[in-house]
Amino acid sequence: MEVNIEQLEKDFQAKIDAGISIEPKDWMPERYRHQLIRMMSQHAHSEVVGMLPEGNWITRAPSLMRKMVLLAKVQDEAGHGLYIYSATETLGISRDEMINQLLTGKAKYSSIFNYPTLNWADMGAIGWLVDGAAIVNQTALAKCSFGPYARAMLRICKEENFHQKQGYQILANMMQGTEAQKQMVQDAVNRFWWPSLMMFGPSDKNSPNSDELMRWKVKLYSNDDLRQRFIDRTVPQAEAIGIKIPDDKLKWNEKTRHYEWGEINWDEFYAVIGGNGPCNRLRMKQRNDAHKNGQWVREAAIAFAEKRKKNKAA
Ligand code: BYC
Repeated sequence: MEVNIEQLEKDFQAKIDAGISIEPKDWMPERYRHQLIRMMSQHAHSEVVGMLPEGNWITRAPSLMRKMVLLAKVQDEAGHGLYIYSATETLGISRDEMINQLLTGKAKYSSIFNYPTLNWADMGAIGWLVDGAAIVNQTALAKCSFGPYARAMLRICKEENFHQKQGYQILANMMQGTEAQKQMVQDAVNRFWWPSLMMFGPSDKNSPNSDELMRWKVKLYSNDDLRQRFIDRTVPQAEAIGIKIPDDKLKWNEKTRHYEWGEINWDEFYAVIGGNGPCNRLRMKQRNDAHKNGQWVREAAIAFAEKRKKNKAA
């Protein structure tokens, strides 16, 4: 029987429009599969590379309690990476292939992780702003059309909430401390505010993937809409603890009930996603070193699994 691709595509779109989840064994356009692999693998890589800036502070956390919390958070990020790699594998790409794309620089990961973490308040700023931005993005993804991605997001969002709160608490405590501590907080927010806004991607008019992804309900909101949502919910949190958002143009618009804000430095954004941010080379080296150093663990795990299989068969 001849396959009518046009009809399959129509049925596929009708399913999406009716809000029915697409599952791995369902028919899907190759382009849908390709877009999801691109976006989900980038997301998984971001979780994994995202451990590096915070991992830098585990040995220097100011107390045992802070160290335990940070360790738990960084471990959560590893778990998120693994869930999303697993969900992406259901689309027919192997984890090895995805990891190879990351290590050879073919795949992207979030621009935010190419910035350095210079003081302890950076751990607060990352939790509050970076995880805060991730929650806004991922709460939407939890309702996306691809079942395994949406389901992975549900649990991840719960954990991100804890991450965001622990970051905000670090900053709120420091804002009640000494003048030097307050300055550290402001310095961290000055450095992380704009890069956090860049996490949502280019402006809608310059986002080549958005139209397609929105038609397929992989993205339910545009990059600019999510960015605005993040700003609207974050500015009052800053004000509540005395942090100044580093944007002279920021002001509340009573009519639109949204904040107006300044212009993102898009040259910086494109430099960072093009591999030329402050830490791109360092992050790639750290990831490649970690992969090389973990080779013996992977080999041992495979040998163990094979031996068990043999023993069971005997
Ligand atoms: N960074 O057409 P567009 C976390 C690329 S980690 C780098 O708008 P799209 C955490 C984009 O890929 C969670 N690249 O793309 C972990 C595309 O290039 P390609 C991070 C970016 O896909 C540890 C090009 O620019 N969250 O929470 O429609 C500690 C054109 O863009 C970025 C996710 O990964 C960027 N910021 O939309 C703490 C969310 N922005 O691929 C926290 C999942 C754009 O065509 N991803 N590009 O070469 C998404 O929601 C979407 O993929 C994006 C981009 C909004 C990022």
